[in-house]
Amino acid sequence: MNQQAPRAFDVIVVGAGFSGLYLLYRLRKMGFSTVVLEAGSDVGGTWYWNRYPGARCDVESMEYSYGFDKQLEQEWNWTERYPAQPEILRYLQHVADRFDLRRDIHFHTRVKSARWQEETGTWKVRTESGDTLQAAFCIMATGCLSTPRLPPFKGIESFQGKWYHTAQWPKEGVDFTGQRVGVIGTGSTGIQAIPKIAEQASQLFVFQRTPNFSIPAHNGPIDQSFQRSLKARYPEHRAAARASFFGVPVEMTADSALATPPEERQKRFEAAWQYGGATRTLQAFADLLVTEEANATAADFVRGKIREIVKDPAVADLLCPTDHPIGTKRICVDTHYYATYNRPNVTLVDVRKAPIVEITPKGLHTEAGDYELDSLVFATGFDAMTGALLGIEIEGRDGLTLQDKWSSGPSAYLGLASAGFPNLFMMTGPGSPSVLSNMVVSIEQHVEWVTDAMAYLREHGLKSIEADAAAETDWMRHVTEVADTTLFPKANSWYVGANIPGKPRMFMPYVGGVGPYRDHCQGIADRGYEGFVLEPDGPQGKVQRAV
Ligand code: FAD
Ligand code: N01
Repeated sequence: MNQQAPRAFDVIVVGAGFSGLYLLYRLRKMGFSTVVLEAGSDVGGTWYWNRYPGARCDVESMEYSYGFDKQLEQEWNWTERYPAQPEILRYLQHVADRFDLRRDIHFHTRVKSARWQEETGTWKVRTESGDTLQAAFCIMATGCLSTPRLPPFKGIESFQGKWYHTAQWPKEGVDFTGQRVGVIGTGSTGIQAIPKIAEQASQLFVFQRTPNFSIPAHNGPIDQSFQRSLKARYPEHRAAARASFFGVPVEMTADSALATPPEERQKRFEAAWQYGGATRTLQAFADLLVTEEANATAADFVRGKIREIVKDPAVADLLCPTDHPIGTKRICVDTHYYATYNRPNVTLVDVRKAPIVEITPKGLHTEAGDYELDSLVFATGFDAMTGALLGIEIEGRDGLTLQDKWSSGPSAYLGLASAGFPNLFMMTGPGSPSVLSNMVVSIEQHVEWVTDAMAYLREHGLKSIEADAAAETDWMRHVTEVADTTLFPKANSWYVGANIPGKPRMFMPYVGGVGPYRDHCQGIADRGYEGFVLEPDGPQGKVQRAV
């Protein structure tokens, strides 16, 4: 870290992914002195860390990109419909360079703690190397899927081959040519990596505990005339994304799957499958995420596709999910995933029936037998939504820690702020649409809302903003109530923390939709930050309660 840099700032931002970069751009423009602290050696966040083969987005590039700067969106040309990780990383590096952001980002800097100092009304932030920085505001742009989870497999230290977690992939890449490779995990990550690894490995063993639904991306180069025409109507397109349910401008339908004749229903699912990606399937009918019978029509359609593609019926059977309604775990989006199981060098191993016992010096031992491996890939996911936040010792008023406050589950007003932690914001936190959306749309909304709130404080001579405890409780009740009107809580997903043993189980993202959430947040700001406590600057001022 640059030792000459001043230690006191208006704002400390933690994380330099999509969220942190836009925060820095906007805060700097508004005249707030800002520093960004980032554990990695460069910008990019998700797209810096997840370099595994096949990594790419599942929201189309023209939508999975910033809309805040007209020139940026006009000058950048995407090459693929769903760009791969290197291209998204290049895009974020371009954003950092274009707006000269790097000079205020401290890389290789992991934040260890953030403590509220009542006497100065500031946050004291300590890094792992022992540096301390101070600021009136602290914004956690630490990511929802940034704390990789490696299950504690017995014997892992004895393995004589090489092992990798997909979210900590070596920068130089890995060549699996001629190797016997094992992959554990068949979520979005595994499903993207498996077909690519299968092309290189001499033998690939996929250790599957639970199958997931996947829909083909039908990825390919972007037609340049399409790109030009969309750019010409970008303002309307972005506005439609902001107002939409998932942050992707797809026309909503009121049609019920159950009320639609089976042939017509099949046609619509087929059209969505042929178009590619998950959104059109999920939005083909209005009741898919609400009633189990309606959902089963979509799930049956996808299971039918799996059976059509995979030649061995026993393997196809094993790949068909039956334990959760389709869409209640994030649907995977793939390129040749199911067809990969027709390759002679790929074996699907059912570790539900015969669980993994241990990792051995030569490979992996399950209750059914031994597998000799040269490399092992863990596509085992993340401590999602709360992992990165709780990985930092965050201490608010009166010694209250976030760890203690959230010990039975996260609680945050609008997913943005938590009572007891003044001037601390989180990007796409629990209680906001976050991971149920096109995240870039949600991130831009959060950045704009939070920075506008800070400008409001400055204009009105206010020194702090803090979620009101009662407003937060009401919001979290609403988050749960809305989730309970859907099928989402029925799945053992990471949305409910089910992938981490002992994690309190609750449905964390807000399922009310990106557009309605945005309007709600705007209304709160328009009403003088309703549900927040705003404290005036200056000596002994009266506390203004906008609750
Ligand atoms: P991140 O990109 O996660 O950045 C957070 C940063 O904070 C990281 O760089 C991390 O190093 C840093 N950090 C965390 N803790 C600390 C600390 N204590 N000290 C210092 N630095 C810290 N979403 C979509 O909408 N569409 C997609 O197609 C999509 N694809 C995805 C593919 C993968 C493989 C993954 C894992 C996620 C994907 N997501 C997708 C979700 C994705 O995380 C978001 O879209 C988005 O990139 C999040 O940006 P962010 O800046 O909020 O967080
Ligand atoms: O993680 P996951 P992910 N023994 O938690 C298995 C985003 N993303 O990295 O289900 C055996 O979904 C586990 O099995 P089970 C996206 O939001 C997007 O794949 O617990 N297996 C599961 O199969 C996504 O949802 C893209 O039985 C074990 C897998 O590991 C999120 O990130 C690409 C195990 C983990 O799946 C997370 O996806 C990548 C054990 N002990 C990621 N422990 C796009 O396409 C875990 N598993 C945009």
